[in-house]
Amino acid sequence: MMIDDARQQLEQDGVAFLPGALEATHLAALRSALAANRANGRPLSRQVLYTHGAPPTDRPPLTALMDQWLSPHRYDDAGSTRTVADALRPLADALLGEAAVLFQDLLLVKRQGQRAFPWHQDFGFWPVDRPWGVIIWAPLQPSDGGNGALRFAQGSHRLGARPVVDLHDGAPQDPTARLDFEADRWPLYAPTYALGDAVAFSPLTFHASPAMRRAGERAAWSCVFLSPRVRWCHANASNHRLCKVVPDGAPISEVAHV
Ligand SMILES: O=C(O)CCC(=O)C(=O)O
Repeated sequence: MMIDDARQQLEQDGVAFLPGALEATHLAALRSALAANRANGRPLSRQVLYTHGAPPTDRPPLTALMDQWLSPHRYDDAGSTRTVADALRPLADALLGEAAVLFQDLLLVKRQGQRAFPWHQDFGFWPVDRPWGVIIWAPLQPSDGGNGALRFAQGSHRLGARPVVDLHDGAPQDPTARLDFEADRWPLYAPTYALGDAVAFSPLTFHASPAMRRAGERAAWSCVFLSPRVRWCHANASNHRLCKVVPDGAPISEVAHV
């Protein structure tokens, strides 16, 4: 697909398929970063980000859902994903129409026995003031609904920012908030991804991934690029680890993560 078509589709549907966006060398680099982080015992994210409060004590660890490494682009060894994030920057620039700022990335492994990832938007998990940006998600092996491929509620970005959900149960983290999102009211966009395919989506597009129904694991990498007009806003996700180091209210920039 030509980049202008992808950009238009992203605007219209909140999601655009990017066939062959990652080269074989990118996939190999991501696989080897994942292997290095495992071999080095690099810690996984322990829990879902509860954006404004302490994790409820009755919740299992994040590994009930996924094995996740947060922002491996910041590592300075074989576990780093930086070269791939840098390689995708021109794509992000083209999709955003401005100089994209790398905000964070994730290595995400789904294994049999882990639960489905519920419908959610990403924006509410970030300490930023507006949802201007793009997430690029790429599986590291061919993927579809049988091995937990990411799927989307097409057009749901038009709902605007909805309350942030508890990824263990899909309900708003704030018990007084109403999500007002019903997946079956939106066209389901559930792509089949060949090797190298990726998808770009809006920070406001509701997305989810089903549980693994095949043996083995599904690995994926996601990378978030934001508009340079976005500002840090601690109040949006005051428990995000970046709030310890970024000045509230300042324009975002790429920071050495804590
Ligand atoms: O990789 C997945 O299955 C889910 C990832 C996701 O939804 C996210 O990181 O926001």
